[in-house]
Amino acid sequence: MTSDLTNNLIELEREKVLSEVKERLNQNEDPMKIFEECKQGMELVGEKYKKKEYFLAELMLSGDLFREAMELIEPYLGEKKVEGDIKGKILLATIQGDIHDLGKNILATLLKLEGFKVYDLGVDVNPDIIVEKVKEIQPDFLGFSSLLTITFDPMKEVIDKLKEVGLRDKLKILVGGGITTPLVKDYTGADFQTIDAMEGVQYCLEIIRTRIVVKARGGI
Ligand code: B12
Repeated sequence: MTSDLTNNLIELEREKVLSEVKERLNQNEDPMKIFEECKQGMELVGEKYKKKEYFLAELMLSGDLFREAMELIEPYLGEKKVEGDIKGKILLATIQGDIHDLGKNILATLLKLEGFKVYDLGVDVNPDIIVEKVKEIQPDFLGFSSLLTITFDPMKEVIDKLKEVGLRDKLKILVGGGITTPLVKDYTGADFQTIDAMEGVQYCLEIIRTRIVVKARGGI
């Protein structure tokens, strides 16, 4: 069953969505629960688009509405960690051909809250630029946000190029976004796949923790 918030988002009832989000935040409800209901609304908007009940205009309106709701929710997610507390560096991008960025932006926020330094290259990013940025920044993680099937090949291209220049094993690569599956991870050669930003953050934290333990035991 879908909540009123989810239904109002599907129906693009801007005022109702924003006032319910504000009200529930004021009542100290878990912001992640409110976020999940909004996200479910977006998935169902996508279903309607697929069935041709909705068109591009509705996709755009839902995207704007979701962004507005997230702007209200974000300040409630927690305190940003201070610079000195950086756990690791992560480079994020939505690759060439794809301009979806709502999920990527949420992931970026959650990572910052956990103390990661986030380098967000934005959307529609050329594969060669990503390879160059990996060389320059030397991140611990590279995260691709993918919402279109046409992104699978360019993501694989980046990973193949990283192998060619000997950088592939120096970082962990994550793929995420509504249309990704474990098969996408295997096809592209990434290390981890999810459709849940929190799971991605947990994965990064786990890798950093393991590294700390290995170092403490005298490993690399
Ligand atoms: C909103 C939306 C748009 C908006 C995007 C606005 C924006 N600024 O992002 C606009 C209107 C621009 C748009 C355009 C198009 N869209 Co669109 N869109 C959607 C919709 C409805 C919601 C996507 C969304 O933001 N969801 C909410 C976020 C929060 O979810 P999320 O991205 O999955 O992110 C979560 C997780 O996956 C995870 N995550 C995301 N990225 C990452 C990365 C990492 C590393 C990790 C760890 C986690 C992670 O974190 C988030 C929180 O948990 C989807 C439907 C759907 N089911 O996804 C279609 C959908 C993605 N769009 C689709 C299509 C076809 C298009 C267009 C081609 C339509 C057209 N004819 O022009 C264009 C493409 C434009 C382009 N070149 O990119 C299709 C894609 C089909 C496919 N298989 O390729 C979908 C699936 C709709 C459908 N069912 O057909 N779209």
